[in-house]
Amino acid sequence: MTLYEDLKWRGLIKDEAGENLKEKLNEGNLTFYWGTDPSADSLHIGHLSSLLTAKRLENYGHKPIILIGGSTGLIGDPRPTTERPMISKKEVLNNYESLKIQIKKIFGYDTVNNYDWSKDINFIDFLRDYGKYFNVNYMLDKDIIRRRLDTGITYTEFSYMIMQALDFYHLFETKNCVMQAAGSDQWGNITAGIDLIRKKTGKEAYGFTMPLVTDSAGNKIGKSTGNAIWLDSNKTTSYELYQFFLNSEDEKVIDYLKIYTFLSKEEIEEIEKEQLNHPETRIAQKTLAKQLVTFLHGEKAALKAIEMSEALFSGHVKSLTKKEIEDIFKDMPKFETKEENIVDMLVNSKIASSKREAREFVSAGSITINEEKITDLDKQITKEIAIEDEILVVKRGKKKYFIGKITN
Ligand code: 383
Repeated sequence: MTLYEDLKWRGLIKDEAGENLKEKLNEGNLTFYWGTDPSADSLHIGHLSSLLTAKRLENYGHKPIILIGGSTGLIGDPRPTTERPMISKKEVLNNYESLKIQIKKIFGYDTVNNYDWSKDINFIDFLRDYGKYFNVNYMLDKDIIRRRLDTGITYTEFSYMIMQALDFYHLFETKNCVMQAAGSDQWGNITAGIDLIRKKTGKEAYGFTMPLVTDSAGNKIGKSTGNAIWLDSNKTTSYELYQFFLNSEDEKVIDYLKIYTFLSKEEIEEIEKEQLNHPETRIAQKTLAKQLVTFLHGEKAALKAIEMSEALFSGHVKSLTKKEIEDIFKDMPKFETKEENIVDMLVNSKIASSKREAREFVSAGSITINEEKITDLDKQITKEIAIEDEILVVKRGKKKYFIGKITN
């Protein structure tokens, strides 16, 4: 397969700009760039598909430039809805440093910083050398700007497009960078750069966008769960990352394998077949989750995440450490208890709403503590049955977990 065919097959090309982009991509040997703003101290999975695409292009023989927007991060790319809150310069710098380290660590890329070439452009030169090439009517016609006209947009955010176009022009002139790739929300900014290059040099540049990755309801991936899925393992643990992808929807998981792994077409089709014949094995989800955690956090972390996931699934918790239990059950309800009778403990911890309900649970055999089914209404819950003398993993019914700590 050619690169273009592979990208198309993976669903990684949405909009294309520039004559014969397909041939250019298939020839190899283009210098291209992708950029991100330091608006947080870690990238999240929304950024991942672009960076993996950069790797795919690199593997084919193209040369990536990865840009961190030290200057654009101070301005803020307009969102379609409302103005961004301005981030302090200190925070942008701090985020910049974190992203630089992270991109090097995970992807092996050195980065460039647009602050280096834009910080010294004075306002008058900016208006003369760049502003003059931008017709306001053209800017107003860009999708994101148009969508902001009702609610309003400040001059600061309105100018963002020119800054990003200036970057493309700068990299074109200084590094022979002829292409920009990004998520589809960047289409307006990419074409602004291509137009600027054409007007200032008469030469052609290229670009393409990737569709934003969504779930089956059309929500951006990672956004529906409320908390972002970060690439930094201190912010999203390997276990959480593994679980997130393990829970991918059946309708979407094959798409995700194409976008997020380097498995070949043949390998993915094989998995797809297996998934259709034996959906209960969740082979696609397991492969996806393992591949991703391995790529982002390393193999050891991936194996640990798998072990922890299996513990949650099977209820085998006794061999785990306190720390591992805290990670696995991070989002489950917690309670503290003293050594006491099972019925009192269930009520005090709100696992049961009344003594009567607590007795019903126990009699029906619905309560398990650290793998031991409790059916005796007089059972004393003591440190002897706790993990590391402290932790109680209480299971009510088939799935509901509560994590208790014996405090006395
Ligand atoms: C700044 C200066 C450039 C080129 C790009 C930029 C950043 C760009 C932007 N990107 C997003 C970000 O920083 O705002 N203006 O969070 C996101 N990207 C990637 C991808 C995406 C985009 O970093 O679509 C999702 O992740 O392009 O929203 O000279």
